[in-house]
Amino acid sequence: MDRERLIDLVREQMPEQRWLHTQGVMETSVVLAGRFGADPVKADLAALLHDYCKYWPIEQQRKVIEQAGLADDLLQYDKPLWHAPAGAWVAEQELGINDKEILDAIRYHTSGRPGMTLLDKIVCLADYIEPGRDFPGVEQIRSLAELSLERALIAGFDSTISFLLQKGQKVYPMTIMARNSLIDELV
Ligand code: DGI
Ligand code: FE
Ligand code: FE
Ligand code: FE
Repeated sequence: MDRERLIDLVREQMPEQRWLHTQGVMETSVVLAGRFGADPVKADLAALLHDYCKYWPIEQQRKVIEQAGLADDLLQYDKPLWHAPAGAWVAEQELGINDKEILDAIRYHTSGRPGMTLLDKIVCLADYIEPGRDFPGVEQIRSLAELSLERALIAGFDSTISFLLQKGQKVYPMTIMARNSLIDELV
């Protein structure tokens, strides 16, 4: 499927505001790919598709995860985690994406994972810092992103984990493992 067709399909899945966010993640992913030496075409495509299922009815997201036999431990944790693996599955099965790096970057863009690839890191970080994002601490993450993908992403996960703790919510263990793994990568 060509890029223009994919863009039309993505836009049909979400309200205008989320499409603006998606375009921000695409731009930022391409900038980060240039800065840190990743393939900009893959970064663009993974970013385009990363929130494909974000506005799908939650039961439809659950069904994809259950039927596809995906890591269903995820279903014990917050629903905002579900659209990421659901999106990767739909990208593969319905949109004809077969590049594992792209599919993984979509799959892990919310939770992160231990041993994140360069592309995983770029899409996950771009999701935090695209120009439309405005949350306490985002400026500091943007500054860190000038120099270190890992330091910026750790700060991103710190902010998500603190937010979840403050609200008394559970934290998906893979997010903790992702953060630990990034700390091990620092020299
Ligand atoms: O889809 P987006 O809004 O662009 O961003 P995202 O895919 O990074 O989703 C982030 C949301 O997921 C954020 O509001 C926090 C929530 N969340 C809930 N539990 C967890 C979690 N995020 C992570 N990383 N880990 C969790 O355990
Ligand atoms: Fe997302
Ligand atoms: Fe994210
Ligand atoms: Fe997003």
